[in-house]
Amino acid sequence: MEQREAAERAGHLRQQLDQWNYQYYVLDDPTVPDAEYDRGLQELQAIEAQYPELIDPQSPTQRVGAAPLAQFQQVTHQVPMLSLDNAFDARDMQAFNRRLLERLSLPDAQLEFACEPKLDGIAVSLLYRHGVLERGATRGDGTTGEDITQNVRTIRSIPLRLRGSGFPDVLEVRGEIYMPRDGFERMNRQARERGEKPFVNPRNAAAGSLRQLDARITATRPLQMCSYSVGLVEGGRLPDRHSEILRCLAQWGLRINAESAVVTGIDACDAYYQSLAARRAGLPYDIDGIVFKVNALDLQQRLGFVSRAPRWAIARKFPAQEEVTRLLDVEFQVGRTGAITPVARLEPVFVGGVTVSNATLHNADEIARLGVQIGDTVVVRRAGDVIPQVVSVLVERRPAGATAIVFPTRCPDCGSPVEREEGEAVWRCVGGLVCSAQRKAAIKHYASRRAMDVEGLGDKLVDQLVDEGLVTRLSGLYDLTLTQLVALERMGEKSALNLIDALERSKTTTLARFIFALGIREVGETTARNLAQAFGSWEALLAASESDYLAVQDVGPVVADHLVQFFDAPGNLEEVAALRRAGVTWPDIDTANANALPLAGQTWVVTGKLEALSRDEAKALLQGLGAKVAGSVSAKTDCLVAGPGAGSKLVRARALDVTVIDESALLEALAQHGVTV
Ligand code: JCF
Repeated sequence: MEQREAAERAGHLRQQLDQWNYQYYVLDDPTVPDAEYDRGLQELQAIEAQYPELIDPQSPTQRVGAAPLAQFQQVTHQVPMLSLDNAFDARDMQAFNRRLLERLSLPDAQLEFACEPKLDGIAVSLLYRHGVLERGATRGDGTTGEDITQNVRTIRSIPLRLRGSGFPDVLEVRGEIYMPRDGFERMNRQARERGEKPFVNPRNAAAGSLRQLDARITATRPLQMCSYSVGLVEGGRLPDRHSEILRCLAQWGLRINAESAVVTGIDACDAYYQSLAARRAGLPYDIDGIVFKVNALDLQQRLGFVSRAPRWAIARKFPAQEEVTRLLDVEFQVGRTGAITPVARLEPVFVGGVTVSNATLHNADEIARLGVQIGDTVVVRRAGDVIPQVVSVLVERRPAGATAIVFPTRCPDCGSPVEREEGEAVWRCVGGLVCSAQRKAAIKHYASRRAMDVEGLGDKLVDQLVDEGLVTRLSGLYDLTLTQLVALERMGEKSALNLIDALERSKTTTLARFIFALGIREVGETTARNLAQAFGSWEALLAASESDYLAVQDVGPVVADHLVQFFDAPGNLEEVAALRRAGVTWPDIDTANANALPLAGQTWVVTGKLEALSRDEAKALLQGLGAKVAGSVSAKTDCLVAGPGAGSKLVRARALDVTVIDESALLEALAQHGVTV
């Protein structure tokens, strides 16, 4: 390629890649497969390698991280970066409102507030000059921070160049850099598997990732940026309401929080707080409160500041996600696959909105790394739907009588030896189905709601059935008699009848549920569904080779290996045969005609509260008809099912002109395709 042609092609590729990047990282709405993006990036890299003079510092190839620094330079924030006052309850919020109204001499006003979740990350400043990212800095003490330009340039949701037009010549954007929970969990899982030190929480992980002198390390970390205000502005004007400024930032390609809203009056602030508190555990990131700001900038100006916080804003905090308590004892639980998990018994403590008395210690390596002993004072963390964990030890508070935690060398349930595979952190009981703990766990999993859904067969009852010797294998469930059940402690005739009935009903299932119910290692619901879709029948799944498994979506070498091992063990196939003899059955899937399903090729989203069926049931039924069910609304969504309480998804669907239907319309649509609820 000649240089002129190469320059033209590079320009085109950059524009294309910037657009895809923006859709993926800022709008959370990918438009092309990753492979397509990678091809474009590789082509651009090749051109830049051939013609280094064509390299542009704003090129999407320049996000891999620059050479390590010796140290960070200090920067001075011309407009100080403020902190926020805190409120801890509704009374503090009422007091905040009274102070505002009094200062403004507007005794009866209902002020407009801009509200948004307060992300638990690192506050940063991004300086754009003529739309080009010039400098990124930490907040530091509010006046002096550190220059982390090289690091912020690796974060894909931070534009290297602003989009559109109309931005001021100098624009300082402020926001929070954070690590979403899934990225944090993934990083920590990998760290634990490698025997490395995990991060204590997403905030520390974000801070540690940003503080790297080697930006190539930062580039590998799943960091996100969310903008919440502006600092220095020169050579241009911004709107006179905070919410409008955020809208401008979004237009210029910056990420803003999807939950941000404007409400009127302090009572509406309370409603906003309550609704986010209810959804806190389900958000993809940690938040420690809600920020409320007086929306009108002229009022902000009149209110001014006290020391280092604005009078016009407040952060109402949520209950802490980390608390201090005492480790009373450690028990060792045996899981479905024999994995032995140390579980901390704690002095009960209120954390993340619930009382916690147990937390996981993960494995022997983690106990060693934490250096924790029984009697220690520990920090417990509970965030989102993740099980509570012990994240650190306050060694200086160790009492005299503290004792070491001894990891068992034999299974606490069946006494079989425990073994650890090379390179694995987990010790496992080798007892297999000899081990009643493993049997119990396998049966609990089989009966669980998302597997065979045997209603009324709870954990306690499974323990009882196995302890009494009534059930020794999965298929044994279907041999249970009314007489046996009624003879159990705490079991009435009505419940026994209901259980027999539920067991009978569970026999009619789907191939995907059945595969999931078997509890094959690493085969979760999604993998089970993909396997069922790909092979269509049990026989085809069984006849497949390792390379056939590898061809299935989401199946990697580890899962393929577990599948082969599962099918190679004769006991497993015998068990499946016994289950089928007992009457377990499912319709095979016509894989050749999978595309002929009525909703094939369509993407649906379900949100809000449904009455006749749960959201999970609605999703499963839609998937059964061939639809893809997504978690967020995009321009490619075909239909949003919105029940009462629908929030940002509904707003987004309306904005994108996506079809929105309610539950009764969903039921009608399902009925049209022969599905009645
Ligand atoms: O999300 C946050 N952590 C956050 C911090 C959001 C905001 O709107 C903030 C903030 C710190 C200061 N606003 C100010 C003025």
